[in-house]
Amino acid sequence: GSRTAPPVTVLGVPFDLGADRHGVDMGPSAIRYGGLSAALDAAGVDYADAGDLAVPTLRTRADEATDESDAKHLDGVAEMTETLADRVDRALGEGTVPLVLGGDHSIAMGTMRGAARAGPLGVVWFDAHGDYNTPTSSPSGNVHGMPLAAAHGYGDFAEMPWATASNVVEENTVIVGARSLDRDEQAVLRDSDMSVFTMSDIDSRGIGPVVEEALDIATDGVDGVHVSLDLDWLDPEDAPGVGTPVPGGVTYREAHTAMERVADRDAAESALRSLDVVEVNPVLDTRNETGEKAASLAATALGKQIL
Ligand code: B3U
Ligand code: MN
Ligand code: MN
Repeated sequence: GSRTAPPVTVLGVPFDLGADRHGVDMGPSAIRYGGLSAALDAAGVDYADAGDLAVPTLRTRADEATDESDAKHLDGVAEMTETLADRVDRALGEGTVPLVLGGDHSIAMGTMRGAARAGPLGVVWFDAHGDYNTPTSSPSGNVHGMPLAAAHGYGDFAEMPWATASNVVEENTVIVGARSLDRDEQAVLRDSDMSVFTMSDIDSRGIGPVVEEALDIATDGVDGVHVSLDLDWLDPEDAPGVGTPVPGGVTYREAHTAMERVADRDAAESALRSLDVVEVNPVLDTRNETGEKAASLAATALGKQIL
């Protein structure tokens, strides 16, 4: 189908405090340098690049004491979340779909918080990880392993209203391709109203049917969906430039099929409210391969079918 949806606002968020590792702050540059504008043009997407947001990074915060919490750099995450939520809100108010380039996955807290202001929101989370830790349960203290729990106001996040996106509906939240879940995450996800499709679901049913069902669940009864694409969803063979690679991921081709289904659903139902593409770390990459793939996948999700 062809996309009749609104134009796209590209927002770069060069943020790395959620991953506590240098390099992912250069993700927006790597994705742009990897051919984002050409890919969007080729896909027939009407877009404007609004540049990068001013957010704190390890370079500006490295020698400052972090807060007392078990989660690292929560003050910096809060500042980023507020800035990004307001900017996403503005992009939506201008009648555009925000394409948010990370940065580590904690930036999704800002995207979801902004996008959820426009009304109840479903979420499809393409990721090797569940990103459902809390400051108490996290094995690493890194907030990029927590953004979904934060959006839902789960656990410790119930006391952090700045972190939550109260219109994100748990029943409409779907994780696709998870293959590295911490023990507490497994228990929480099993008992929750969220849906989780594992790699084994993808292997046995095929990527197309799994993504179709994920979109059915995410869009049921709400009028918009946020799609979050963590590049570590892909197999490290295909996407080596990520901070926490996990073997056994989807191929680049399967990822494209998934993004095509997102685009088709959007063409049919105007389903897509916002998209983020995260965790590209050019310092760890091979000749910007992961940046190029991120650019291409984003354009596919937002674009028109070629035939
Ligand atoms: N679950 C682990 C690892 C992790 C989560 N997200 C990423 N890595 N990118 C954690 O630290 O929470
Ligand atoms: Mn993630
Ligand atoms: Mn991940």
